[in-house]
Amino acid sequence: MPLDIKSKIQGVIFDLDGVIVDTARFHFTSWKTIASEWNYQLKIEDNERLKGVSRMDSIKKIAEWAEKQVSTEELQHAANRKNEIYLELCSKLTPEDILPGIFALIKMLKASEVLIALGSASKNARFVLNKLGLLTIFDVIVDGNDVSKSKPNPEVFLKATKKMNLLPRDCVVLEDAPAGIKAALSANMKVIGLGDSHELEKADLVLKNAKIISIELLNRIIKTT
Ligand code: B16
Ligand code: MG
Repeated sequence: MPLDIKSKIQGVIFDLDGVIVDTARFHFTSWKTIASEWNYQLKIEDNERLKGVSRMDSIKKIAEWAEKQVSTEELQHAANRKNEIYLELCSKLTPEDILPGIFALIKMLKASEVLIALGSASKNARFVLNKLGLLTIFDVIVDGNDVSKSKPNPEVFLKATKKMNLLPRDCVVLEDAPAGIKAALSANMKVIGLGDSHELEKADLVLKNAKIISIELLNRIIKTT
């Protein structure tokens, strides 16, 4: 592969749910409650398709799967109730829930003066980061409150690079969801998928977790064209 020897990692953008903390199980439990009220048994595969997708887009999908005709007000109401259940579950999170390798990676990036950003679809990102003791560690936070288009649209990652004053090509995204990988690639960024290699096959590299991510690995990834 052609190499640009000058490139060096400048910034890393972390997705939240599924990368920093496993909140997918909380999303699943709370969406399941709403779906069952519409006589739809939400399956684990359905939940996979909701990863990285905004709350309103998720509720619309569930209504579609349940073949339920609902007004915008009802959708909003159901989304609000889902969020109450979700926040109750998240309120129990502690720093021990940070996923393997993430805290060490953050510390290593900080020590190497690589900027770190959060790029999440969640409107609860600050609440969750606070529970994990990570609220003040990021140089930049872009979450569901800052964007108008949800992943797979690249807006969240482009905003994060802009806020860091960096170019997309000098940053790497860490993502756990196909929608997020698509978003990173359309932002012209390199992306490491964390999770299942089959599901995340479009990523530049797929790893089980963040434990083996090093500055050298990140530099190698941004140098590939
Ligand atoms: P909220 P991420 C995403 O977060 C989740 O993966 C997705 O399941 C959720 O619906 C979305 O945030 C919105 O979350 O309801 O908390 O605003 O993976 O982009 O960090
Ligand atoms: Mg995610």
